[in-house]
Amino acid sequence: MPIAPDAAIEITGYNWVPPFAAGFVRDIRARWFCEETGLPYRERLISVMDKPADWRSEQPFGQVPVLRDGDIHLFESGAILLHLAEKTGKLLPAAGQARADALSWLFAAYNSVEPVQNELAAIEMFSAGEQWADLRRPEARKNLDRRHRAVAAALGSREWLAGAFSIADIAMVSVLRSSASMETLGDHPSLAAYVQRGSDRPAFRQAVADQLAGFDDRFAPQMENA
Ligand SMILES: N[C@@H](CCC(=O)N[C@@H](CS)C(=O)NCC(=O)O)C(=O)O
Repeated sequence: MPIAPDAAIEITGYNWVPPFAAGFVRDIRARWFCEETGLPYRERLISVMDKPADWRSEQPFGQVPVLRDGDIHLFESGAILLHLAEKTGKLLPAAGQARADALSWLFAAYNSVEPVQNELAAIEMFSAGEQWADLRRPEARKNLDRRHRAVAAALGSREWLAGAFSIADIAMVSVLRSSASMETLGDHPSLAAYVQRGSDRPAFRQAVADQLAGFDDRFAPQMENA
């Protein structure tokens, strides 16, 4: 069971998030790695509404996840995945083209897919009904579809992006889950199946369950006059 209160590795997440974000907070990516590899970690759960006063000294953008590994401290979930893979020698091929492929797809998830997806998410989730959002939506959908098509073409009929299951798949499946939840994978059944394959892994399910178990409604913002 990777969650262990005395583990050397500490992953910071939240103690509550709004329902739309539950199961999607990016500490899932680090938890998923630990579950896949049996690497023990302890949780540090902070408030999303009321972060520690010096939080930006740990995460310059005031976000999660943050990872502590003994004396080492990292932010950015992609850097965290890379650190954990290098530390354990797992989920990242050691050398050669296989390693290059996994690194390329790791960065592609963060750099070439997630930002394009985030634009549509901003439209659909945070600005729905606003005029600028209605005007921008078709182009944002088209841009994301192009990225999906490219990933689907590269994946072809393979199970995972870079040979064996790797940190590239943790990153890409985590990103594409949000595409799936926005119902934008309809034209790409192979990508929908890829997301399903990743989401069916016991380690992923455990990571989600553990994130959800950490949420406590007592930490939700209190509504005035409630
Ligand atoms: N690029 C960062 C993004 C981190 C991020 O967006 N964190 C979100 C949760 S998934 C967050 O903390 N949002 C709350 C906030 O910005 O205050 C990473 O991959 O670690």
